[in-house]
Amino acid sequence: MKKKLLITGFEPFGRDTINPSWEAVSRLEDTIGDYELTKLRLPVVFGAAAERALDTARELGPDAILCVGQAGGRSAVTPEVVAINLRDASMEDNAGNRPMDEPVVPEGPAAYFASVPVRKIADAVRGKGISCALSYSAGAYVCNDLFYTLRHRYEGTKTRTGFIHVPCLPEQAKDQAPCMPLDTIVQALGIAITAL
Ligand code: PCA
Repeated sequence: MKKKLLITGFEPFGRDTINPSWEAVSRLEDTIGDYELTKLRLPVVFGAAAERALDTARELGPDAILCVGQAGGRSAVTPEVVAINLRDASMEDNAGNRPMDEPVVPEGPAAYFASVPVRKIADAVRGKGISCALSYSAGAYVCNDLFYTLRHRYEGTKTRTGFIHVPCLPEQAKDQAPCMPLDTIVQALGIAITAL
C-alpha cells in the first residue's frame, strides 16, 4: 500500500499574480515513488494557512507533509532546516495582517528542526543537476508560520514534516532577478518526494 503525502503550495501574494509553489505542486503526478499525493492550495494568511493544512491532515492521516513556498531572490531550491517560533512580517498578508514580534505558538519552543531528511533531499536534487542548497531560515512570514505550526503539532508523532522554498518563475523575475523554470521546479519536487 502506498504511503500518504500531503503536499501544499500557496496562492499568490504581494505584487505577484502567480505563485511558483502552487504552480509546481499542482503539476506533480498523483503518485510519486512510495507516495500517493494529496495536493492543497493554501491562503497566504497567518494562522489560516496552518489551520487549513491541519484540517486536511486530520482527515487524511498523512505519513509525511511537505509544504512548498516562493522565496523571491533565491536562485536555488532550498529545503528549510529549521522553523522558528516568530511572526515578524515585513508586509501585510493577504488578509491585511502584519504581526510583529509575536510567537507562532505562545509557550512553544523557540524552534523545531525539519523532520524530513533535508540533507538527503538536497543531495538527491543536486545529484540530478538542479541548483539546491539547505536554508537555515524560512523567514518569519506565512511560510515559517505554517512550517512551525505543523512541526509543533506533529512533534513526537510518526508524521514527518518539511518545507521547501522555491525560486520565482522567469515571468515574475524582473531586472535579471534569480528565477527557475517551472519544469525544473516540478522535477526538483518530484526528486525530493522520492528522497523522503
Ligand atoms: N512565500 C511566503 C508566503 C507564501 C509564499 O509562497 C513566505 O516565504 O513566507
